Amino acid sequence: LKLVFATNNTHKLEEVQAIIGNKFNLKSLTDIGCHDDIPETGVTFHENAQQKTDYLVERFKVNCFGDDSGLEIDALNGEPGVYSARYSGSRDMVQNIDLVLERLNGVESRAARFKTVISLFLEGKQYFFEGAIEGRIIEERRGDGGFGYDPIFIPEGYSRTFAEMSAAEKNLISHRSIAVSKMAEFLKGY
Ligand code: ITT
Repeated sequence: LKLVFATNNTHKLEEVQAIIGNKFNLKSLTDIGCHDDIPETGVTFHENAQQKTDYLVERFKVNCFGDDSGLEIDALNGEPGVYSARYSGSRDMVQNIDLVLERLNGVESRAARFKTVISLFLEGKQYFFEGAIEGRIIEERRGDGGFGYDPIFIPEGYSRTFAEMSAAEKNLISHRSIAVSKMAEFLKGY
């Protein structure tokens, strides 16, 4: 089964491929010759995920899935949320993390969660799969693995950040792996 993953983020592609295994033939946007920056203008993860699959279905008529993920911080009323990739106004994660740490400076309640929503479009039908992992934001960066906000996020029940874990270890518990596993489970029975 050929499935297009609507992403340009190679970290995510690798993570998802590792979770799904070789059973599914995953193609990236580049693989299908799509070099567009698919618009993400929704105000929810669901809307953004569906915009990605709608775009591909309309133009390429392919079976596909797309995800939208982000970090929700309680003390910041759920920010950066759908704006996680560009919280500071740029995609520069040094600036984005600096902004989070600055806004949480002196704030004691640091609960946060990563969320993923996947939109799957398969043979004419739309499906959604969700995943979340609770944790907290620490005061300074630790570790150099992973990507995005990984250096400042410690999942509940752990003492290391996502960036201090191996990819395999993060993949076992991450928001994305929870959502992807649900989709993989669904695809198995398809
Ligand atoms: P695509 O839209 O091309 O898929 P993206 O980088 O925009 O790539 P998302 O919309 O899924 O990816 O995620 C938005 C941002 O949320 C992402 O750029 C990271 O900063 C952050 N993020 C998502 N998943 C993360 C993870 O597992 N670890 C750390 N940060 C993450």
